[in-house]
Amino acid sequence: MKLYGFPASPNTWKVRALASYLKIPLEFEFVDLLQGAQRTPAFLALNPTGRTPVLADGDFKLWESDAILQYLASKNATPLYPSDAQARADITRWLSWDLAHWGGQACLPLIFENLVKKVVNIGPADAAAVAKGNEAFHKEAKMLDERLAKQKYIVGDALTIADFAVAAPLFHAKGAEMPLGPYGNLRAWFERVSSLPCWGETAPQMSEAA
Ligand SMILES: N[C@@H](CCC(=O)N[C@@H](CS)C(=O)NCC(=O)O)C(=O)O
Repeated sequence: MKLYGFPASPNTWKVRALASYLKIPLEFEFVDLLQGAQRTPAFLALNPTGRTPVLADGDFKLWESDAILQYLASKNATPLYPSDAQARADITRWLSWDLAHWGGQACLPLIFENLVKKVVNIGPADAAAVAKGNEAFHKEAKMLDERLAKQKYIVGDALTIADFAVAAPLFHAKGAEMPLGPYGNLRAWFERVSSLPCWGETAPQMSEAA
């Protein structure tokens, strides 16, 4: 299988980390988002939305990182994605929340405004967008922190693919100025998840870091 991606993006990194954890070999092709490689006809043929990552498994092309996590974890039985219908629905619930709220409204806007804009040199952070991102971050982080006071991982007491999805943007917490300070249980959980060797094995090289 081959993954097209941008290594410093949380969406690419979590897929590579999961593949590494599951010992699934993934050929990797760098898509240089900074040079507009995502808008070339060749890339748009893989993903008409012009975004990374994209997984190619023979003729099957899959985009949307959380869908890729589910696909990789479905290849072979793994406790990270149990086959029981309710356990899967529970994981899907947290992946949906990640996409809509945690990533979509809280972490990714802060990564873009506070980190990407600086690195790519495309002007200052938009104060209103940062304020909105901070507000969303506090709302979701508070809920997660209370949950993680009672259990070890996002879904329960066992690691699942939801932990990969929810943890990934936090690797940029410092650069993106995410207000993690008040949330000790969330920080302790992130320590647990981020210390899995698969993240280090797939970490972006400095030259590629956002
Ligand atoms: N919901 C998508 C988001 C993908 C996404 O926005 N990828 C970014 C990198 S983090 C990208 O490729 N952006 C290029 C662009 O929008 O031009 C996923 O989870 O895969």
